Amino acid sequence: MSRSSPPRSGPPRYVPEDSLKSPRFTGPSTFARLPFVRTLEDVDLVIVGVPFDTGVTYRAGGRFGPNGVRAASVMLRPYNANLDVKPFDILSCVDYGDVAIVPGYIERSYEAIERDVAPIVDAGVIPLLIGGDHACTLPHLRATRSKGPVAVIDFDSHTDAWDSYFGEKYNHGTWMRRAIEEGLVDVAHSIEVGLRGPIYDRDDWTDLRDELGLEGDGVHQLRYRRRRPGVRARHGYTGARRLVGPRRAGHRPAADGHRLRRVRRRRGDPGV
Ligand SMILES: [Mn+2]
Repeated sequence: MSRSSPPRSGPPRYVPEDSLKSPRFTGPSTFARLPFVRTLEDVDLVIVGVPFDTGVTYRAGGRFGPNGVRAASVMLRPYNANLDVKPFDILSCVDYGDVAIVPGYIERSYEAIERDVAPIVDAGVIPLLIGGDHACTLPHLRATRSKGPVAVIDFDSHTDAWDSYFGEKYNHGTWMRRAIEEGLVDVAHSIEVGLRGPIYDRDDWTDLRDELGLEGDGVHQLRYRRRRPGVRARHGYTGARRLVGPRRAGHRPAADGHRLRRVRRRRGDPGV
């Protein structure tokens, strides 16, 4: 992503607290114990909390997600052994705090999210949003208009490309359709991984080919292909699905997914 300001040089200015020097339970919970600073100066990446759950059609409560993630993230350690990288040696990162969303009001919350995130994108700083329910993806994508359309990788049981719920156009089941309609998504380079479970009608997925230009394979189709040697799934979808199969998405349980235990066993995780 190109920056509108000159690239930051030298070691990162903003880094996490060192948990070998101060215990993890000290101080306010910020993401990965990063400084809570609302600035874009000398910053490569900002963590933005989006305590929004007005878009769900079933289980609310995601408004407590950002602070839940922050509390859990104090256990992060600075070195990733799988990737052999110390990200905070490379990137200057801050916890930017939360968007002041408007509980109960989707469109006003969308405006607040876009208003906070667009200047981050425009400054060439990477915004990493923590929800919140994923209906907040639409204003996040709206905030990327100056760079877009962008590729989207969505891990979900559902396409979220339905047209409306209860006669309303904005919620967690429609954000992808709205984003495509608004020209925010580079559809040719985007993928939704893990689609499964019951849907409303037999045309729910196939209609997307005609209406939005989306091609797709459900998990049941991939299972069928796997049973027939020589028949391969398209675009590597099978491999991704094997690794990503928790049975919950969007605050709702989804039948037909892989149990996390089975996924871990396939990956050779000894912790199961
Ligand atoms: Mn979803």
